Amino acid sequence: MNPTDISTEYGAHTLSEILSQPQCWSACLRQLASSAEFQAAVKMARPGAEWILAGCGTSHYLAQAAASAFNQVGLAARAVPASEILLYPALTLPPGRDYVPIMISRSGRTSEVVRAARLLEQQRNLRTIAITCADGQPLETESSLTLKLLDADEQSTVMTRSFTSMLLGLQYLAAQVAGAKDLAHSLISLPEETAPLLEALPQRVHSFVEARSFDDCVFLAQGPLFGIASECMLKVTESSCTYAQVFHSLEFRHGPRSIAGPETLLVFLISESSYDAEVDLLEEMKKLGAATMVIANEVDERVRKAADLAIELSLKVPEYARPAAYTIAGQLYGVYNGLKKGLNPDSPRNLSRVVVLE
Ligand code: F1P
Repeated sequence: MNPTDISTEYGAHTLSEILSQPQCWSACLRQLASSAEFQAAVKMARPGAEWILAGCGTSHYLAQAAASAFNQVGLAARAVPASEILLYPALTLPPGRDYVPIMISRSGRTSEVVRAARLLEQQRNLRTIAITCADGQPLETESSLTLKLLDADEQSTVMTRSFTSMLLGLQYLAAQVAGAKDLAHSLISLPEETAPLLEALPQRVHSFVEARSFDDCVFLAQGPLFGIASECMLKVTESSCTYAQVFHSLEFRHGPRSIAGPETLLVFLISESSYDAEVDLLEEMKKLGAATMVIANEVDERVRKAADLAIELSLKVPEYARPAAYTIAGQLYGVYNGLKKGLNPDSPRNLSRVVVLE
């Protein structure tokens, strides 16, 4: 099989959507930045207010990754699953403080997200921003303002380019609110810097999947990459019906290491600031006989020796503009692993594109 052959039926949509990401990011950022809604969203910032990012599933992990981008530019922000707002509103958003909620949903129809937006608007009197890839859906009706990235929607059940595109959109919002011009410029150059990566990466991940078999898979990351590792965990679970977990990298020593061995693939998403500490862990786990994959911007000799597969992103943009690019290898691993198991990653078992509750 040619790993980028998108004419094969199984996984064809997911694969073409993964590969379209750099072009999709450029189109989405261009449209978003020039929209009146985006300028209005920037103006929703209030001194002392905490940004609350809420979603379900992939959109929840997107909230985690985006909250970290807000924090990095000095804005108070927190990610919560939309269900927490509904079930524990006072615990999640203690009264007496000010919040700017951002509700995230590709479909704009997920019940928890729509209901949480209604609760925040009607019971807490908070103006909410929605971000979505669909037009005219219930979330738009419930929110004060909607950012639409219509080009990022997918045909596949699972979210790939919608995740990374909405993430870039929210990072761009954080950069504009905080006046972080360097971050804004870096986000604009990310698509062009990521495109060359997609030439060889699919083949490398595909060959690795074909050559090796694992019972399960663990994603490890810290700081700005933890939300990305969480999304990779969900992607592998969804696309390949494989049991996957996520931990903060250094947490892995505190118990989970008991599963390290040749049957469990450990995927390290290593960022620049925590490089040495994470490579120490990688070497330790290799000595225990673990199977290892590393995704890092640059890898040195230590990583090359200890990683069964080392993926180097080689991006020039600074650390905090890179997270979206780290997602791609995890997405590809999920698809190829699913195909190897004879599954169709475009429409995984027991899943629908959106969860609408009665
Ligand atoms: C969120 C989501 C997806 C997931 C699933 C159901 O959808 O949880 O992440 O893959 O199939 O829906 P949305 O609110 O972003 O549309």
